[in-house]
Amino acid sequence: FEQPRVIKATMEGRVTAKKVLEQALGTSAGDLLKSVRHVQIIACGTSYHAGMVARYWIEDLAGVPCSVEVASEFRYRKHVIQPDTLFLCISQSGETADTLAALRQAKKAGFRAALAICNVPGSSLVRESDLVMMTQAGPEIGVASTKAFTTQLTALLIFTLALARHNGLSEEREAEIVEALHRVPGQVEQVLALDSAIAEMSGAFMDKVHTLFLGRGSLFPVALEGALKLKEISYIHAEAYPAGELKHGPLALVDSDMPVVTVAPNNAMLEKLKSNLEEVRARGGELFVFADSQANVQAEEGLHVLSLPSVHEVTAPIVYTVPLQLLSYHVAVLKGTDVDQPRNLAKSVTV
Ligand code: F1P
Repeated sequence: FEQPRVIKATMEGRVTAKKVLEQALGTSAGDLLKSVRHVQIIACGTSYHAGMVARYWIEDLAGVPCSVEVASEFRYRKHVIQPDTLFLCISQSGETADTLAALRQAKKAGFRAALAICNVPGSSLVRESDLVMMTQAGPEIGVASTKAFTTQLTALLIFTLALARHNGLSEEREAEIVEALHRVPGQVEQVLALDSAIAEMSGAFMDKVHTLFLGRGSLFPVALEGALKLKEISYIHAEAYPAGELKHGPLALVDSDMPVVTVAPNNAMLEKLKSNLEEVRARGGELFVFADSQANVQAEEGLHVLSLPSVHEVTAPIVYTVPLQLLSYHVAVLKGTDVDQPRNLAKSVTV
């Protein structure tokens, strides 16, 4: 529920160069961003999902190739890192062992600069990076990241706009996206007002053992994040798939015991998503859809629709994450699990 405020606070923050750029990197921030030819994102867990969303933004708006990898795997591959790579680590705590190990390993392989998106000032990640963007989420009490994720997305979109400005994004398009970003705190407020409707929906998950989350494009990582939240705090097995992959395997799992959750903002992929929903319905799967109020997704037997505000395509991943967080929360409360301290998990994985 703090998300509207902390997203706004993150928007008001600035990219802070830890050292004077000219001294540390021999260039100005603008020249640095202009010279970046590749972005390598590294993170774990929820932060990794934020990086996956950012990849869509960076490639679409800045036209700069972007790779994203979980830190726990990155550290076990041999890397050929181009010198004009911006190495971007995302971490709420700034102390995740695998993320720090990947940064240290990449430093040896050489890159242009290291940027950290982090929530804890003075953390190891902040100290070891050249540039830092702080998320202003404040301390997270729960182990499962929630406001850390949406503030990471906010910071990543601001970073993308800075990179895109130096790589050909038009002023009009930039202004349009900035305006859309300023509408996000109000839109998240509107989603939070759906709390009791989402609580009601959560009853249908109580006796379920498996769930499927579907998303397309930049909403696929949002589906992954929704599934992770449900796993982490309610212990229900949840898998996320890109909606187009449904017929390449997971459709075999769909029956009336397998609820399928999806987010459907009004974007170019909506019609394809609707046909995926029909595939699920035809197999007796019960659907829970968080849809744009203008997307014209109609509720019917076995198809539950919750209307969300109309959002800009670029900022949709931020706003559409919140109902999935609320759904997991209410399922966990109903099941009586410890929402703040799930079994077997630690807030910061430092070993
Ligand atoms: C990464 C992370 C969190 C998750 C849990 C364990 O942490 O996977 O996303 O919620 O707390 O660690 P961080 O690098 O973002 O601090």
